[in-house]
Amino acid sequence: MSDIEIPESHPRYQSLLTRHRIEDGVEKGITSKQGLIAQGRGEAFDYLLGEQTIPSADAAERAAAAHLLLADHPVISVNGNVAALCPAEIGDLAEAVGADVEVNLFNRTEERMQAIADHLHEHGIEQVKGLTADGRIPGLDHERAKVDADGIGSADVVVVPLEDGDRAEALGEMDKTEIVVDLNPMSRSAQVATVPIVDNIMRAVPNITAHARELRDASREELEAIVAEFDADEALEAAEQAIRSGEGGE
Ligand code: PTJ
Repeated sequence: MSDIEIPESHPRYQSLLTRHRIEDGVEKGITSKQGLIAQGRGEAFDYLLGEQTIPSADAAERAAAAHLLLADHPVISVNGNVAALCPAEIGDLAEAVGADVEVNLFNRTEERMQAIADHLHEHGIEQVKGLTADGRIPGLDHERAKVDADGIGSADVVVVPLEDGDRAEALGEMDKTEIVVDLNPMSRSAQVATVPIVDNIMRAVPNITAHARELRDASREELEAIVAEFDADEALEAAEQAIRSGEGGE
């Protein structure tokens, strides 16, 4: 992996590491070429946020952890960008909250589905859903609608990082609690989310896991209070303000 070529002392180490992971992902047939464009778009927002987890994003990550711990059947959806960027971290989160991991692609091909499932296995995720594709998200065209009936199809809480707006909307209409990770607070995905997390996936996933570990012994009432306290509109507003100020602060 090309990670080791970047000196950790470089001021933009994290950003360069992310680019290398996406490049590797494309070379391995995991990430789509469109994934490179999506990454560029995300980077622009991250730059304006100061490449840091702003307080409203941290609160969203805590609320996400509480939702996942309260869920009957949580599922983490993984696409070509997420698989390339943070496969081991997705495994850690799945373990911390007892979630299933499902590969779910915007540009679905059987080759890429298999390559991503293999990549996740190599990073310690034993059970990977998404290949059965015996369920459907209503309101979407054939390929984009495919899910596993015993995965996203029957989940009550879904984590959908870097999701396309149409699918985020359609999942929301299925009455699922949707946790979206997206650096653009104005994207349709972030706007329709129950919990929009405006943060880089590389920081967001480990931070949700850290919150989940800390909340492991919390009572149902405590978790429900964290969920109730979180206000999605306020979080989006705070992120937009941080971006507009260009100072990465609130
Ligand atoms: O692997 P596939 O086929 O499922 O395709 C995945 C992509 C990402 C190509 C597809 O879902 C897509 O085209 O997404 P969009 O519509 O470009 O949306 C991606 C969103 O994720 C944008 O709003 C970006 O700002 C945001 N984003 C990009 N990189 C990151 C990010 N958000 C958080 N962390 C990132 N590293």
